[in-house]
Amino acid sequence: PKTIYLKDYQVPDYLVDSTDLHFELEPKATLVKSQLSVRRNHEAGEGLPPLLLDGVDLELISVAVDGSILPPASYQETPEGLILTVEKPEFLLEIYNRINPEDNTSLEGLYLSNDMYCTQCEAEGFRKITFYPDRPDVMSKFTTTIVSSKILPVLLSNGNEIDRGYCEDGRHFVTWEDPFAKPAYLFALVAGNLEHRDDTFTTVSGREVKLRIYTEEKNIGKCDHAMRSLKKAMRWDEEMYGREYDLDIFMVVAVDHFNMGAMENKGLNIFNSACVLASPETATDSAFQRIESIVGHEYFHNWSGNRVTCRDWFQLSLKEGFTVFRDAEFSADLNSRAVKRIEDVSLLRTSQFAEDAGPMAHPIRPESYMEISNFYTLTVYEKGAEVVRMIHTLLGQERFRRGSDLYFERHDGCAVTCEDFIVAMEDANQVDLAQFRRWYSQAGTPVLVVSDDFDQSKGIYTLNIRQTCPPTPDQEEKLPFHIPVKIGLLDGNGHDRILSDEGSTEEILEVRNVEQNFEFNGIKEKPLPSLLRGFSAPVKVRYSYTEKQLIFLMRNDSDTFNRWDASQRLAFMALSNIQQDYRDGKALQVSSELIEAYRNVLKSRILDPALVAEILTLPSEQSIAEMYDSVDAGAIVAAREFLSETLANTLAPELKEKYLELNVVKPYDPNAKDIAGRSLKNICLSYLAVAEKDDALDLLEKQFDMAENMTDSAAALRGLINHGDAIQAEAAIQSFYQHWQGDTQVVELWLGLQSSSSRYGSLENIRTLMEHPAFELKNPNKVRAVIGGFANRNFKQFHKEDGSGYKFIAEQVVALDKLNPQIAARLVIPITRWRKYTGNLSDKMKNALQDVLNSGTLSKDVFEVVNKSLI
Ligand code: B3K
Ligand code: ZN
Repeated sequence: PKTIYLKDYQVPDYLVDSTDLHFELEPKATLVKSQLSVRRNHEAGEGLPPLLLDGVDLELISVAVDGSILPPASYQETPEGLILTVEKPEFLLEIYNRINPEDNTSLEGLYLSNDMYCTQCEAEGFRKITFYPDRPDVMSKFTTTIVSSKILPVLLSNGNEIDRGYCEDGRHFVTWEDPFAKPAYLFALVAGNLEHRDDTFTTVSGREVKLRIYTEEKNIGKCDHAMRSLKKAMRWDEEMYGREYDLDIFMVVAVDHFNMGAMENKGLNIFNSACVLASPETATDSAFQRIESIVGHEYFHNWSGNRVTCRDWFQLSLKEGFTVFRDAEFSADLNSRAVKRIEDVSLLRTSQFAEDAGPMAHPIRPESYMEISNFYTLTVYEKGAEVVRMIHTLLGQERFRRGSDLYFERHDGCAVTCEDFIVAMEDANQVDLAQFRRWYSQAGTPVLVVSDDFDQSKGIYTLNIRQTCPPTPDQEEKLPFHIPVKIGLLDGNGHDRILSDEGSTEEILEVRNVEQNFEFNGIKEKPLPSLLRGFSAPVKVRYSYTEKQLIFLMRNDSDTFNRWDASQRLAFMALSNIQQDYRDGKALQVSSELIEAYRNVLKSRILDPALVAEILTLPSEQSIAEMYDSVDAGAIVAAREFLSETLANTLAPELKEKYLELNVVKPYDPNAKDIAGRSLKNICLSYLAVAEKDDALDLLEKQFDMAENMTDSAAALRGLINHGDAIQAEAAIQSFYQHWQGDTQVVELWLGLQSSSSRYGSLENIRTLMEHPAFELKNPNKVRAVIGGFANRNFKQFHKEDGSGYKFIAEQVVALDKLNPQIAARLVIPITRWRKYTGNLSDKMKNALQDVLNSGTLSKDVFEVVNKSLI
């Protein structure tokens, strides 16, 4: 497969002013007619070069120009598309082709999910529907007519419905018109036997918009939360960004077979069912929160992505980084800001830092790719959002808003670049972000080494910050970044010192050099620094805190995020020591200071229960592994188990007291306060189960039987799977399934709880699960639940000494690659990190990768990932 480079970008030779599509739906032979008004793009130069149309897996029937069928000599069909010689500056191109939605298991282009037709076109799926210049800088006005038998009553596409009726043969049709020019990746079509839930939203200028969520009939009762979230998102975008919705209708459709979370198609968002459907009985708190944020995310794309789109796919972070930043702020405003930040940073540290340190590391604006689907990454999304957040931090809310207003105004209706975004921020505020731009072009996670010095006689406290960034593929040397480091200085009583004449207690240090000193005057005693408050930059900070200092920060830091961060540093310190003792064959131990610190947190009446829950949650094995250049998987498992057992055993009385205090019956509501209560309660329950003392199992059984919401029910099931005796665990698994087998989302949760269980999710049980009628290799959610749960959330079983886990993943990747390359390429990632593991594991992982490479013809998707990790 060939590599595509950003530096080779050229403007399109031809533009398409309008696109008129006509579909006659048949499972195995859907007929597509497309009429394109094509025009030479004068910006591209002189002359009339051939017209290149992308097309993959299409059966071409005919091509006509201005009404006459083209002779075969005027066009050439290749595996990638069509090359046409027309030699007119403007013409009407008519193409007939056939496609086979039923056999399309890649879930890209037009496919069937259950009995419903749906599409996924981003990034390059439209070329699997018809021949087209499938690139985001070709924007066109679409009209779409869908013809089908009446078995499929609902026929949807983008924009507004402008016609409907019956054909002579008894079929029916609907025509949709989208008044906004858009790239083909935002095209969508849905046809099925669907019900809908309706609501309305009155925009700030008084227009009434119809809101409609479509699902299969059995799920119609699970739309309320998404609808409420949508209305909140619409209002929030008006208030925070001045962005109003622009069509008469906004539709959302839930689909069971979907490669990712959701898709922002203009006026017709398509959602993975798991990211839109919820009810208290069937969805956990985290599902409720996920839905709110994804509904927001896709809605926000209407401006950051659709009205202003990307020029090419290297610019993906332009829309994704910005939109993730927008959705994170939306969730923070609606729920607990600190908890949202903690969750996002945990994800970034665990998974994005690993990506930045691995073989696929790339800047948020990549410079090359083989398969663009492989670049829908945590780097482009989450680190991209952190980069936008840093701009927000450097400019402040008001000036950031000025920049975003200018960006939307200047580029409305255009396909633009990350550079255009930065320039808008600069122009609106007369600032210079020249050095800041390196965040877009350099990969890797910068490391800040911080040391300090206090000159008592002069009253000067100095922070010394040195920055480095490890080499990444194709980038040996890095230039220094421009990094906003938000700090506070704590005095001996734990109070923030005043740092400026205006009385502020925080300062944003702008680090620009490889090494820099920051001085603070008029200081009488040596303060304790609180560094990188709120995680003001996506970097690693090294400062040699003592255990005592960390406990002090945990108790006193006025920055909630940093209180949690201090607890994480403390846990990592303990986990490192335990690992060392484990390797040295010594008795394992945990300091009594650490235990007391946890006891204080647990007993605190002042701390927000949400924060208590976050502090009590030990770092996952995966995030512990991320801390080391050389990972000893066995030691990590042993250390984490020991720390968790020690805390559970010593704090059992307090844990039980807290559990009983929080275990109150009240109607379910997914608000931040109640969610916090449930999460703390369930953390306590899981520790009690670890301690396996007294009546922990009775408490689990009781909660399992009595739970009135899925959060509590799933927590109890997890506890029984991990800690009940074999009979109890099996009985709980079976009864849960009996009860919920008709509910796809709950069944997915049930699969995931088993596969991620370090005790129950042995490879043997994973294989058994894959034989279960609820499992389906063609359904990405099921694959993610079972195989992904094993590889990504079951560290102990996956990294078993014998390498069986790696071999299994290799085998599944090869099988899946034939069905769904995008999903296969995601699944292979856990074994691409072989360089980091110690001992035999490294070789075994590498061999498994090699097996994939040797298995025969691979998709571009899997080939790119595997090949780059073996180089
Ligand atoms: N833009 C889509 C992602 C499409 C991924 C295609 N492989 C969802 C989102 O980020 O909102
Ligand atoms: Zn997005």
